[in-house]
Amino acid sequence: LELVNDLRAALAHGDQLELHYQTQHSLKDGSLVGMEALMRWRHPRLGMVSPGDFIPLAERHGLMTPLGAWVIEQAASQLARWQQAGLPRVTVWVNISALQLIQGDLESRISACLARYKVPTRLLGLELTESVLLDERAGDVYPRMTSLRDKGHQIAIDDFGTGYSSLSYLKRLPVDKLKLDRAFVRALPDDQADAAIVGAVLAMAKGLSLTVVAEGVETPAQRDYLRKLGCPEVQGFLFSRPVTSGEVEAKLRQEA
Ligand code: G
Ligand code: G
Ligand code: MN
Ligand code: NA
Repeated sequence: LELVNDLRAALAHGDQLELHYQTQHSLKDGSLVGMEALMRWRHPRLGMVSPGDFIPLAERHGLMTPLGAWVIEQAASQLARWQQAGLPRVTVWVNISALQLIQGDLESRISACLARYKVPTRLLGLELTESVLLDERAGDVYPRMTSLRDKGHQIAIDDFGTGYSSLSYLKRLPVDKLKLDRAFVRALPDDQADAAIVGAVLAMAKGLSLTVVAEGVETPAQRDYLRKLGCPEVQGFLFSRPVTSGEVEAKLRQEA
């Protein structure tokens, strides 16, 4: 309970929360094509608290909507600064939780924020996990996603392949991209079953005109194998860990 109060205070002051960025690269030429924004909380006594720990806490105590709003505000203001600096325009992908999609008016909050910073909608990508799509509280996920995509957002399914969901939703849902979960990448290229699954996902995505980013790429062997299979994009420690806005900005300058 003390931790919830600390989180509330952190949200009110804003100074303990940071947004870090992990780059995404094309496998054609290695160029930087996007980045995922990941929340970090520097607790004054506990040190770094993982979003895996504080996001469930935020959800239980009604703090997910303000926390999600903070992320969107940060990402939009960062995009605006990079835009003003004349840096290459790459999509920043934010993670959207089930509660965020259901509660509040996510779409109008986002569009008001982007309009304030004069950032094109296309540059704020939204990552939704399969479990969000399956969350029974999110009965009206489909119209909300359609509306967000019609506005111009790109939408990705995060942790793809781990959510026990039926594949039939892919035909129905307005989605641009699959983020292949790192569980399938870890044992590449040696594991025959994982290689078969990754190959099948890539073929299916191609048939459905969806792009794919493979997550958790840590070794040159994994990268080379994914390239051989025709995977368009990769994200992982081999390319970059999640880093501060200053560090990722240096990478953007190298691309310019
Ligand atoms: O970066 P890290 O491995 O610590 O992230 C742990 C988990 O927290 C990941 O599943 C990631 O998607 C999630 N996460 C990180 N930032 C955000 C965020 O801003 N919003 C939501 N909903 N989840 C996030
Ligand atoms: O659930 P989601 O895909 O949003 O989680 C993103 C998290 O995955 C990031 O917080 C990051 O710390 C972690 N991650 C990113 N790249 C790698 C990687 O190459 N290896 C491992 N083990 N974790 C990674
Ligand atoms: Mn993600
Ligand atoms: Na993921």
